[in-house]
Amino acid sequence: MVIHPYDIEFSCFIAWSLELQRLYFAIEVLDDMYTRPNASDQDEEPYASDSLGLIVDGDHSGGEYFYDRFEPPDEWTINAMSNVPAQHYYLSPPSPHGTSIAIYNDSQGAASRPPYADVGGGVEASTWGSNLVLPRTKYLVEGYVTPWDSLALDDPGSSRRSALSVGAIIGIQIVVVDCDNEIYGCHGFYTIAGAGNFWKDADTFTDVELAPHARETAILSHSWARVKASLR
Ligand SMILES: [Ca+2]
Ligand SMILES: [Ca+2]
Ligand SMILES: [Ca+2]
Repeated sequence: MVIHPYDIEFSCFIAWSLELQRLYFAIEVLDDMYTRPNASDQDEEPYASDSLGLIVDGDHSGGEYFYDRFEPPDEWTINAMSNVPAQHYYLSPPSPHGTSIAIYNDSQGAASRPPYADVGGGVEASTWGSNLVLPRTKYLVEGYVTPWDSLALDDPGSSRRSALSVGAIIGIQIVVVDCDNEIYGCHGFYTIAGAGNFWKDADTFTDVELAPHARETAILSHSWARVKASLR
């Protein structure tokens, strides 16, 4: 998706595995100024620097998956409903601190660690555009997540997975945040599913149908880092 070739350009790749019941993704970004996240960003202020988000509604249920902190419901409702209709993963792109994935409001939780989720990435600096004179930074984040129909953040092992099968439709939202200036902060906040309350409402996500795939696939249980290559 080209937003403005001088400012931000990104491509998203989605794959799935019937055997592993996982969703695999790769997001490639070309950015004129890459502001790497600090180690503390993920816990204290997600989306405060160049960063990505992946939100998955594995059974296409829609519904609100997060509540407005400025109008908080009672604590029981927050605990019962947050990340249940859909799961919001914050992706911290490559930096000296590594590349990481975390459930948005549960950064230390087991649901964003293997065997349920994992991530990796890399940076290729000074990538020149075909018709541009200015260099841009290319960074790539890829990994896998487990879609859940119902997720207990403190106990994913007893939670209910979404059933991934040929022809099933899932809801996907991908977020790309562009911050080019430390003084003025983030000026670009892009989503593949358009406007709407993406941060709390799964009703407007992009529909993705799970297509059949050959048994021979680049995706292996011990190697997820070939998603993009397998889709080219
Ligand atoms: Ca930019
Ligand atoms: Ca759902
Ligand atoms: Ca940027």
